Amino acid sequence: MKTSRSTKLFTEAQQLIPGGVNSPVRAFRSVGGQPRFIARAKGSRLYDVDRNVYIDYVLSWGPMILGHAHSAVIESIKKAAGRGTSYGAPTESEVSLAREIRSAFPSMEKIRLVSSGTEAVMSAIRVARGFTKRTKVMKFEGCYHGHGDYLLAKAGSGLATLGIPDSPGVPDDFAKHTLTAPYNDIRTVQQLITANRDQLACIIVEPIAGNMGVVPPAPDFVSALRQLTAEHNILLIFDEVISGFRVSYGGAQALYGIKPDLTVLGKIIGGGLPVGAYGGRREIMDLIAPVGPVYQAGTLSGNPLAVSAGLATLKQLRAKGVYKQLEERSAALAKGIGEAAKKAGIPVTQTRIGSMLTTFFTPGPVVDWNTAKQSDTKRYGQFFHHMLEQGVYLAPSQFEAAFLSTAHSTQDIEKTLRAAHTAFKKL
Ligand code: KE4
Repeated sequence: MKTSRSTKLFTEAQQLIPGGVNSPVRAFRSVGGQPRFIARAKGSRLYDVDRNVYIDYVLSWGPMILGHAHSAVIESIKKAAGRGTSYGAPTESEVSLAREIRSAFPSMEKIRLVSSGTEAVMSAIRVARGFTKRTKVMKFEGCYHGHGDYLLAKAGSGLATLGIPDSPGVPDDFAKHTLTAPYNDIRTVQQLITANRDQLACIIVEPIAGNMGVVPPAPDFVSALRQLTAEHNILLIFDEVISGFRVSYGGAQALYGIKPDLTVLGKIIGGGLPVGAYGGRREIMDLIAPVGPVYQAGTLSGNPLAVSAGLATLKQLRAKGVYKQLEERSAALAKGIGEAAKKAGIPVTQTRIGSMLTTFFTPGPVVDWNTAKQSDTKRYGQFFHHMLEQGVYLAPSQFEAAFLSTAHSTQDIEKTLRAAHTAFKKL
């Protein structure tokens, strides 16, 4: 496969941009090799600057659930752009998007639009602390909630010890307020709540973990979290930046019938343009300025182009049979990959909820970060490149989700499975 233009661009990019990329995972560091510079995309396909074509299972890390350059989305952006790109004043489309989100996520009684998932998470945690007048936050190992200081923290040595920074630049003072528990481990959650009685403002969780690869919640994990947080007046925050409108039109909370106090959204609601959102119980959200004293603001929050792309995307997702098709094609892909691995004698553990899925290169089971990180990342890297060479673009990291879109055809799935058979045999 010819990659000279990507190589040339990457060499120059690294002189100008840290790692040559504007987000670390794009640099292929965990799979080796050099990233492909993309020229354009359409439907399920990416086209790189060397004219190579790929079936895309990254889909911009989730947003492109309709596939790339969907005509209705592009049309909505073009129309919005012709009316100006940003006003710094309220618009009807922001009201429409907030209304549509609330109808899909009834727990989000009031919603604030921002420009990224990170910004939405930071704001949700701030209002949770403002509402409860408590400082500590609990998260789960392997879950990612953006790059806000408080969330770049990891468990200290012992269970009860305070969080420690997970990145230089994060002060100990910030990290110490963040407690961490293993995903799916409700006993540790209980112990941490007891050890930090009346000090926890919130527990933030990906109700379906997507950032260690896809790790589904254990039966009753989410409902137990809801019960424990309610009992101890701790706010439960669902980070549905990935799962929102992905696993169902109402996200994981609709799938599991659980009502969090706050929800964070992103990705799909912007249709590929920068949008994040947080929202929840009215009495919590009315603490947000200008109604209440908890400050949060943003020059481009609710940007007309991004909101139009989001509205156009959600409209398409309301069409009959969309999630059924995503489910069927994702199930077929997962089944075929499992069969190909088995035939080649490669031990893998597959996880999937709807159209977000992962093939872990480990016999498994995979239930949390400790078990996910047993995966053979070297072998995943080899598999990734064997697939890339055959025109299939998987996530350049074992610890990310693969996604399908409504544009992925049965022919795409068949081509992908043929490539998987070849790739597994080469391992
Ligand atoms: P952004 O700030 O990247 O828009 O959203 C942060 C975020 C928050 N919550 C969850 C559950 C997320 O998955 C993310 C971002 N996801 C990563 C990949 N899984 C984005 C890819 C990247 O960082 O380049």
